[in-house]
Amino acid sequence: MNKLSKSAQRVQDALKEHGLTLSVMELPGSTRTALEAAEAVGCQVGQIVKSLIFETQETHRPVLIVTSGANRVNKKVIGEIIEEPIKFASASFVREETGFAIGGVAPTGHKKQPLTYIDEDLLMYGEIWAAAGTPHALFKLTPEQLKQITNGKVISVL
Ligand code: 5CA
Repeated sequence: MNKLSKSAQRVQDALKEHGLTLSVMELPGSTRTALEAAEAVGCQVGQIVKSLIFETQETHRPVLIVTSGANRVNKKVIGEIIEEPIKFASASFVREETGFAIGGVAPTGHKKQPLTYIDEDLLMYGEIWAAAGTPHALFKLTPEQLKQITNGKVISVL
């Protein structure tokens, strides 16, 4: 097997640290968007795990919302749960807090542990696919494994 890029290897190592034998795959085509990722592995867009980074507006904490590729996160709903409004993070905030660039943010292996929430809609699938550090890397997992590696709280994001 080919050597993984540095960011993809970081995700592979994080999965191993969680005791999982899941394999990060680096694909020739782009997996930068949920649609491209779904096409690359031949699954429904809803089975793609988007790892979105938000920032709390007052305390500037990172918030990771792990959501189905079919859904758009309602920021107001999340803000009410956290009891502080949130905004979409800038590209530099994403890089600084996670160590990943936008388009490759994985649900695990972040530089700092963010506040984490999981979209309940992901739980209806038998298998799902998440980004693994780069816009060409993915790994397949189950919703149970997603809960394990993120330690996130399951919520409705809509
Ligand atoms: N690799 C794919 C599939 S897993 C992926 O990472 N998709 S994603 O949806 O999780 O990441 C892309 C997301 O980054 C977009 O949905 C968008 O919310 C966010 N994004 C894109 N451009 C910017 C930007 N300039 N600033 C902040 N966020 C951005």
